[in-house]
Amino acid sequence: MHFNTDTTICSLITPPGLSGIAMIRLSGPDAFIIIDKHLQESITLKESHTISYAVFHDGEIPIDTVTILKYVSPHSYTGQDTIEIGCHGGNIVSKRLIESLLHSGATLAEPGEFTLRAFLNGKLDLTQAEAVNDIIHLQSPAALESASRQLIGSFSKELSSLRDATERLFKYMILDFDFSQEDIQLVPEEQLITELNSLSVRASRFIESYETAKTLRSGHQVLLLGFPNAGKSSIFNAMLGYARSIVSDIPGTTRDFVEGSMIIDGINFTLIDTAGIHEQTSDAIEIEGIAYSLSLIKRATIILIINDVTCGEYHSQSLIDLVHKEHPHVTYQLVQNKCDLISNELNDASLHISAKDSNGLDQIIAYLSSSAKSIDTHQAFLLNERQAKLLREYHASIERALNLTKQGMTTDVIAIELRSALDTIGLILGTIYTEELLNDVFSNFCIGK
Ligand SMILES: Nc1nc2c(ncn2[C@@H]2O[C@H](COP(=O)(O)OP(=O)(O)OP(=O)(O)O)[C@@H](O)[C@H]2O)c(=O)[nH]1
Ligand SMILES: [Mg+2]
Repeated sequence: MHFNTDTTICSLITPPGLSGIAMIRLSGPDAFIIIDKHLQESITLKESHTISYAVFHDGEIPIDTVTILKYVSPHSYTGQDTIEIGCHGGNIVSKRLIESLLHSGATLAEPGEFTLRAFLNGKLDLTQAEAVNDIIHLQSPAALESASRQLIGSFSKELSSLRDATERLFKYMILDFDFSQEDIQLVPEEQLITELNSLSVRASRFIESYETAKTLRSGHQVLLLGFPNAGKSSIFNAMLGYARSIVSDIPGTTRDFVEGSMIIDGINFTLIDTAGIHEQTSDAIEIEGIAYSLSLIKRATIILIINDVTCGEYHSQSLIDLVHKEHPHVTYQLVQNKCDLISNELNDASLHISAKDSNGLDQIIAYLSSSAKSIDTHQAFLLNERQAKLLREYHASIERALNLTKQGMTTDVIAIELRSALDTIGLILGTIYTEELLNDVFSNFCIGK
């Protein structure tokens, strides 16, 4: 990754391939000088945010008719002088234009380099830069709202407010220590405990929203769990609409887990068909499959417990107990399958279906949709792993400060913890950074962003 912003970089900013239009961005101190070498009329005197129609030349040779968008520093995405060229799509034109620009002094932008410059020039903080990448890579339409909130700076605003509150307390601790010889206590212990508690709660709320963020990013993980032969694979196939998993009347048919994706009401669901859970097997592969099914319980956001109703309505109670034990907070639903084989009406609150006849699948779909919507995504920030890890460190520092206060330690010791809490927020926002951190963040970006 280049941290030098003195060069003028360029790259294609739309996907390669056949399209009506392709866009090329040229950004850096020499952007206008370089583009002028390819136009018959100079762009230099044009105002910022104007668009011109021109013929792009390579020497004497006309290459394409283009539109030229001009942005004068600092009013551009990167904060530097920038030109965006709209040329015709396809693989040849844009390539030729870029080669010409490189020949005239531009260098090829690395992945994420435009956004890195925007960050280094103070146009975006680090959480906003990360949100740019999130928006591009979104898998789930439901996550767009959260990513956009982050991009326009709502997350940064909340974090900055947490930082300001921490900083105020930190400054009091330092002052308090300065006055300690004179026996003046600026912040009474009780008030300090209240304020630290409030910081701890605020950080916990952020950390909790990481779980929602994970679901928003990758969609819901729906685990189909049940005893062998309950009809998990049959339901799985019927939901996906094709025979993805093997179905047979031999118990223990599914030995590994099988995944398939579907979108319901704009939300991504990954269905996971698992090996039937039972204890009476000596087959090593089956035992491993069962152990894996159990480990998947912790990863699931929704669990469908599939019961073969011909074995009795309450046949799967021990599985429900197990799910409760392994994952007390997970959303789960009992599904009575093979209802085509019973004559009596069931009056319980479970879903009653027949995978064989595809009867009742609409109930499962409605259940999944309403469970997903019950998760409050409106307030959630699309936290990533890096941000969540730093927020956990922040929280740990505040908790240590709280314990030290309760132990009656002097304010200089408490201030050390508050200092490190402040540093973690600085690392999230990017007010403190290292080249390694920026490399980690921006190396995930695509070319042209
Ligand atoms: N009558 C009837 N049979 C069903 C229904 N669902 C599944 N079956 C049958 O039950 C047997 C087991 O179905 P699977 O879908 O393989 O069951 P499973 O839970 O995946 O089984 P394992 O992978 O062995 O754990 C097959 O013979 C299916 O045809 C249903 O709704 N009605
Ligand atoms: Mg199966």
